[in-house]
Amino acid sequence: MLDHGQIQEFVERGFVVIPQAVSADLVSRASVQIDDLIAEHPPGEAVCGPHFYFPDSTAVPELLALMTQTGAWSLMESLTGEGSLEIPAQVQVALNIPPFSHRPGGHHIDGFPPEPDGRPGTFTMLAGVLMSDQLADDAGNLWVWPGTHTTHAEYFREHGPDAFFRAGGYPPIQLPEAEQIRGKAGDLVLAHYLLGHNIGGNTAAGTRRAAYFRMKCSGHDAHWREFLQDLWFDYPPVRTLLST
Ligand SMILES: O=C(O)CCC(=O)C(=O)O
Ligand SMILES: [Fe+2]
Repeated sequence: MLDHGQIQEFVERGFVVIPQAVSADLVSRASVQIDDLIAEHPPGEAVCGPHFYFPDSTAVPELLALMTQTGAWSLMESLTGEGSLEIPAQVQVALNIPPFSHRPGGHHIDGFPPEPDGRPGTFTMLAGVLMSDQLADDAGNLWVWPGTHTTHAEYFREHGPDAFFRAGGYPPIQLPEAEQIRGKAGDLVLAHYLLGHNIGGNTAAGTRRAAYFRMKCSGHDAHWREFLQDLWFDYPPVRTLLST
């Protein structure tokens, strides 16, 4: 379970970092699976910056175990309700290879271009496990714009959920100062789908590694329009908290 302060942080800022949610043993087993993905399809010598793999989760059981064999699942379901989440079909292994002296000009939300059936690729919550230490800024860290989950929902209420297609992943909202997520291998980042975020630069010595899971509550797809306008649609425990 997330504690009250952690839930409050997620509600207000749109994300929370849970230190050491994954044991060193599970991190090291999943890291071997990342090593294998890299060995099968190595990034070219000249590749710097983001480099992603999107294996089916059934093909990478040690990576899926980061969600299913740890406290992560019940931490997430303390926000969405017990028994609410589906096993994600895919995992994203996100490398950020130095030197990459990039500073994002702004944010994005995921899900554009739409899926083959025309539905935007919305989901309930991004779960990220840091697979390498990112103790300082500009080490390939994920950038986030705190509070923009709320601003995005306001935007979609004002312009309608189909404005998603025109925005192309970049709804034109006012942005606060960005923050870079810092932490150690084994830390868990939970972020609301509507939180603006982006890929950062990496001027540190080593490649940044993270494993991302795009978590959905069952029934999410049919309700994407409501969800874009009502940010706690998939989060009954948060609705209860906010109504008391
Ligand atoms: O690499 C990262 O940390 C972020 C990646 C991302 O935002 C994405 O692939 O949508
Ligand atoms: Fe993203």
